[in-house]
Amino acid sequence: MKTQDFILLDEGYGAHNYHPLDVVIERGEGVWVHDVEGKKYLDCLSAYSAVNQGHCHPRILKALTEQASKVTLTSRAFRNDQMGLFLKELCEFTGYEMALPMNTGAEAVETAIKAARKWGYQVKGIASDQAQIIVANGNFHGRTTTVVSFSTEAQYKQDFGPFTPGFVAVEYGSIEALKAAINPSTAAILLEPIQGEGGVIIPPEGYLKEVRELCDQHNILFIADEIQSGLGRSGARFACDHEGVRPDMVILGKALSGGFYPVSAVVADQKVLGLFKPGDHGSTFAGNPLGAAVAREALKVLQEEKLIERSRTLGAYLKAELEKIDSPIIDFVRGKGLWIGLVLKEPARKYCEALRERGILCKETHVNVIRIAPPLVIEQAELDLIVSEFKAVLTASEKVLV
Ligand code: IF1
Repeated sequence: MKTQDFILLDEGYGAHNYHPLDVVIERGEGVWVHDVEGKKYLDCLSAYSAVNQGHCHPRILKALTEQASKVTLTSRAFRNDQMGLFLKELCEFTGYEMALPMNTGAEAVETAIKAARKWGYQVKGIASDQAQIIVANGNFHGRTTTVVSFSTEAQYKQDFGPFTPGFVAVEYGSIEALKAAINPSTAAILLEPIQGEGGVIIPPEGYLKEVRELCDQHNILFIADEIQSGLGRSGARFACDHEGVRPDMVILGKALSGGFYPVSAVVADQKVLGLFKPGDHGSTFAGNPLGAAVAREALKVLQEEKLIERSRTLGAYLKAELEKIDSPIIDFVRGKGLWIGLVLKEPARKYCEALRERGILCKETHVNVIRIAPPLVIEQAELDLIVSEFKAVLTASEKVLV
């Protein structure tokens, strides 16, 4: 079967809830993926930062296959020999006392929302069903109906109501806006420390530190959604680490499993996660031994291959090289670590399609921003290839573009 045959299958049988580039990937290894016609591409999206360790990392593959041949799912009605080891290693890596494992990022966000509300009622003393959580304009925290209830992106909400109450959205990066929204019913502030879907939007220097101070002053939980910004993507263990800020809860997913299996988690101290009692919360697959074994190895690879340091140093190199491109189409370059938002002065889709023709896979967001987020195992020579292809496409005359 050829590319077009697979596209017809996707379009014929699948709901059209995405508009993907027309590349049909058959195999992936490290930063490279290969389509069904044998053409290879450098992956600059990393499955939205779920394959920070690179496609099909051999160590994580080995952990997956070995565990899969033993036991994959016990349910939480019984115990297994992988979850506890995973949670211990996760708490040691993150510096928190407890963890609650889930599967997808959105489920972990929902878990954090439930934990914050429970803490608000049982510890802070907020009146029943009155807890409020402050979020940011331009946020992306997942696709469940509660989570899209506080999205500020019209399309993510359209015709999905009625919505879950108890959320207030304020300007991202503005401490004054946060102060104005705080009231005695505020249980938590939920933020991405760097907004991913918004197009790698970095808040003003010191903002996260001020959020931390505000939460301390008003007895409010600071919840950081590091599902995309965490695990080395921004050039630090977590994006909050750039300001030395320790949230009360950190939400993780995506690269927590190196892209092999959905594994997410909330980490926090006893004062928050200790409030959950048996039966309060859960999920069929949460904490399963297969996901736990995979996540254990994914965390080891992240640390032992020094992927966080690579992201920091190679990301600075990539940003500097992109900034040297003299193109009338580029507005500016922003980013941290191997996480770049290339802001164009016009819609970016046709440039992503031209780059695909040249063997570079990237995806536009918010019309005119191209995200560049390759796996953290990338080599400098491969970064040079990215830069040269972007330069070729963004300085070519109109006629060259597809
Ligand atoms: C899609 C982007 C979108 C996330 C943060 C929670 C979640 C995500 C910060 C939910 C997921 C994914 C979802 C996927 C495309 C991608 C994405 F931000 F990465 F670019 F949509 F905006 N918090 N982001 O980034 O995690 O439930 O997906 O495991 O929905 O199209 P999930």
